[in-house]
Amino acid sequence: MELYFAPLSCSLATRIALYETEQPAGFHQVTLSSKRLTASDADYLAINPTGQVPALRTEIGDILTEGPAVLQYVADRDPAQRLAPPAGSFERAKLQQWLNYISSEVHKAIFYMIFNPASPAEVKAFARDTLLPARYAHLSRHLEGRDWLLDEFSVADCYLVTTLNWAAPAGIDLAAWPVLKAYHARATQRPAVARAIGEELALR
Ligand SMILES: N[C@@H](CCC(=O)N[C@@H](CS)C(=O)NCC(=O)O)C(=O)O
Repeated sequence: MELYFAPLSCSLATRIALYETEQPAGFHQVTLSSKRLTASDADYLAINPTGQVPALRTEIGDILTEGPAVLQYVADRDPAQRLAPPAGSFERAKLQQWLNYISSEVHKAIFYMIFNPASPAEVKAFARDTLLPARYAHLSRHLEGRDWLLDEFSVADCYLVTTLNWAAPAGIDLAAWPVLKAYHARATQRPAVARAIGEELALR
């Protein structure tokens, strides 16, 4: 498998999943500028027409995009590592519930707006000060007294820890959300998570 990524963006979640499952993979850095080139000067729009990361090239050369789909694909390549419950089970639907919540309610509704240079100041403030507290409260209520979003660490945690990394650069102090702060500390202590973050920090 080959992952197209941008350092510390949402594609980090897939790198974490690859490291957690110890699956061999190649990595291609994408520049998220107007040109959208890979590090080897390939036209990324020819690989993923949306221009967004992540994209995953499978072992047989197919391209898969959209983080939640990519994460489940990686987890399903090595089910023994249990990063996703079996397809068709209720637990799998719960995994999809959390992947969708993180994608739609946290990643895109909040952080995409805060980090988008074209987003007006009022939109950034609305995302940070009005939308975020209700979503962090929901996550905090669920994570109170539990280690991970499901009973075991899963690809939903790969995604959540990735978005929590963005809090500080977005001017959000996780100290106001002690359950999430403790969760973030717990997740970043996992060797695969620490390795993935460390490697991508060095690429910034
Ligand atoms: N719907 C896509 C969104 C991915 C996304 O927003 N990726 C960001 C990085 S975190 C990106 O590529 N931003 C550049 C852009 O939107 O042009 C997914 O879930 O994978």
